Amino acid sequence: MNKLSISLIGVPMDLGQNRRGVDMGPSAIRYAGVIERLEALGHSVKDEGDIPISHTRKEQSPNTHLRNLEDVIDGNTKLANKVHEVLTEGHYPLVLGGDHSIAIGTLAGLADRYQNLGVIWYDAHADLNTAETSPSGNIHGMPLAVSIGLGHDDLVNIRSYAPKIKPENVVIIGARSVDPGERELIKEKGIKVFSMHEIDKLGMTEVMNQTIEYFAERKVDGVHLSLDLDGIDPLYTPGVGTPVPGGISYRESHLAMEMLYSSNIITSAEFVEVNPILDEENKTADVAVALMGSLFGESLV
Ligand code: NNH
Ligand code: MN
Ligand code: MN
Ligand code: MN
Repeated sequence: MNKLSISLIGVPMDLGQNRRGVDMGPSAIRYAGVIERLEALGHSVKDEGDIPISHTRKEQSPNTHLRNLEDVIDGNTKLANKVHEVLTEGHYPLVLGGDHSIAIGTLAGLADRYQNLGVIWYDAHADLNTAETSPSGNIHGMPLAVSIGLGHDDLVNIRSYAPKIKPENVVIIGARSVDPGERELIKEKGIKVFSMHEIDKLGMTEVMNQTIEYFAERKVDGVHLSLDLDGIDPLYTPGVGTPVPGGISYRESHLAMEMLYSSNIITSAEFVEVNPILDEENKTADVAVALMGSLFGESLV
């Protein structure tokens, strides 16, 4: 594949959920050697630094069931503008989280540059909650809903347009913890899901072939990979806030990334939910960087 000009954007966001430490994810991933790993593959990497996240500490939107709403909007607006800027300069955005609420900003920055963007949501969860269906009030459980236009107006309208993506352009891979309201939405919107059941039954090769084929049929003009490290089994990635057993294996995940590399369809990516405080010796950041290696062209022989 061609050598890329990658812009690395850190987002030390921990306000989309209630466990501290995930704001240190970007540092942990840099420490695990992301820049060296990608440069060794011939890509050029520019570290854009971290998006400043404000913690105003005052009670925010008390009647909304949306934890830290104002600060999450603020951080995501800054991220969206940064993603848009690096795209305009012709760079490949690689976003490091931070909790998954940052996908709201990433997609807001991406989607006005694409007419028909596809999204792979690699996650144990569907992240399709709204304030009405959320069991937690945590915005990291809502970014996919927000991006298809459902949720609080100020989240949905970051960069002043909505929706960011079409539900039929989304493929969820690895789901195994889906809330009742999310199930309804998946049915109602016809969102494509390869849950752990399908991964077990079909195997990862077939899941990825079908995913790649699905985007070709949809005639997408780009595909964003939003990879939540909790999609992988907590055996391999224990440093996440909401681990769910029975996840995608280490090798299945590499295979998925290798197939995405070969398909040449991915045009931006983000790796989220790495929490070094909950981790064992930076294991989860190491897996994130290893998977980036496969996604960006490492081969086994
Ligand atoms: N579905 C739950 C919620 O809305 C958990 C979401 N947690 C995640 N999502 N880590 O990827 O709160
Ligand atoms: Mn530049
Ligand atoms: Mn998620
Ligand atoms: Mn998750």
